[in-house]
Amino acid sequence: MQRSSAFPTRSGGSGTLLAVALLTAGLLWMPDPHKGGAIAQTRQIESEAGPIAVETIASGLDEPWGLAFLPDGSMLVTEKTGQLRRIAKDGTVSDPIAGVPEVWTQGQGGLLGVALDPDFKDNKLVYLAFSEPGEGGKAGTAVARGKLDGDTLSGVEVIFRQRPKIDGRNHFGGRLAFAPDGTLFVTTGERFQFEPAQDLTNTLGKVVRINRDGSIPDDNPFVGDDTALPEIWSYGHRNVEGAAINPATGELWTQEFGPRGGDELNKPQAGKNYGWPVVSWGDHYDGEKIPNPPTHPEFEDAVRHWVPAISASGMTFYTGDAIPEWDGNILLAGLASQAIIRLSLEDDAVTGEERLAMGARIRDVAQGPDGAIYVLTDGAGGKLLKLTKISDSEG
Ligand SMILES: [Ca+2]
Repeated sequence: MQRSSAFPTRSGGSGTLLAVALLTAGLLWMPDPHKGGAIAQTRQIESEAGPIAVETIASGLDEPWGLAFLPDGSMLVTEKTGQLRRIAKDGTVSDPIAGVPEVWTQGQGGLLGVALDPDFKDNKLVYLAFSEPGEGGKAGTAVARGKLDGDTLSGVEVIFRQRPKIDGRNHFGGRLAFAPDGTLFVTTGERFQFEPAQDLTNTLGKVVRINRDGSIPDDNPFVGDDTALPEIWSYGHRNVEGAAINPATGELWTQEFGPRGGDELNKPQAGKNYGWPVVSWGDHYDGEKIPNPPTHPEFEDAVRHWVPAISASGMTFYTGDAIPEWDGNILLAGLASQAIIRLSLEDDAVTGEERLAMGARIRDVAQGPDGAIYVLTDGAGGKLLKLTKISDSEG
């Protein structure tokens, strides 16, 4: 293969063997075209579409959580510990962007999802989901927006607050997805409190739908119902850390952490109940059994579920041309599974699944304007990785 020129120490057959050995071990280093001759670490993974190059664009991120592309191809990345940073196309990581609200950073709480306004080119508005501190150490999921002016967010206002704020370090949800009509879906979690997910007088364990200024869309399912909060879109959710709009249909899809086993892919519809904690494909961590969804047909079942859990966070629908075989597929960012989970679809049904072993917990996945796939690895020392198919002419 042509890339064997990267190995100065061998020629002929032994060089090819060395290249194959290093590729197999995932240790190949290739020149990085973005860095003017500098060397970036690139390795190769195998997939049903052929070999995929995985390039490290940036590293040393502090618990990166969410990723959004700016029109110029640079990226906004949230760090759960409270910083919003811009990563240039060449991998340069900025200092923290000023103006980010105070964030409650314990357990699963912190600075979470990030999204650009659908009219960002004109209004420069950036939306951040985060855990907002309350009185007495309580916290709740919130959404703020502000205008990105250089490396400062200005005019920052909170447009959604989960209610009520409560104690506890877990299940904040925190993904944002703009629908084609310009409304904003916000995913939450039930803060590890179980039953509140069934109670329509709070926004724990709900998917919420708001207008861009935080007002309530007139056509939300519970508008005019005195027994329910009008911002609720769907309920009976546990901890929804993945959300994306299917570009083929304009509908919201979400990814939800189940208990022990039972992670779910859902297609939340207006006013529908997704069953938690009454039903689940998993069991409680103490071993207590939970009835399976088919025992309660009044609830909406998941499109797909996983036992054992894949433990996925971010998700996207892929429509790029860097890996054309994956057009229209769902990509899930797998934490415990340390994989990108790829799902092929036909008429909203999952027709196939492939797990791309990444060797690291994956927190978010997004498609770049170049059509490539970008993922964030989880935890301290997090990385931004770029995936592209290695074409036949290269391989
Ligand atoms: Ca469910």
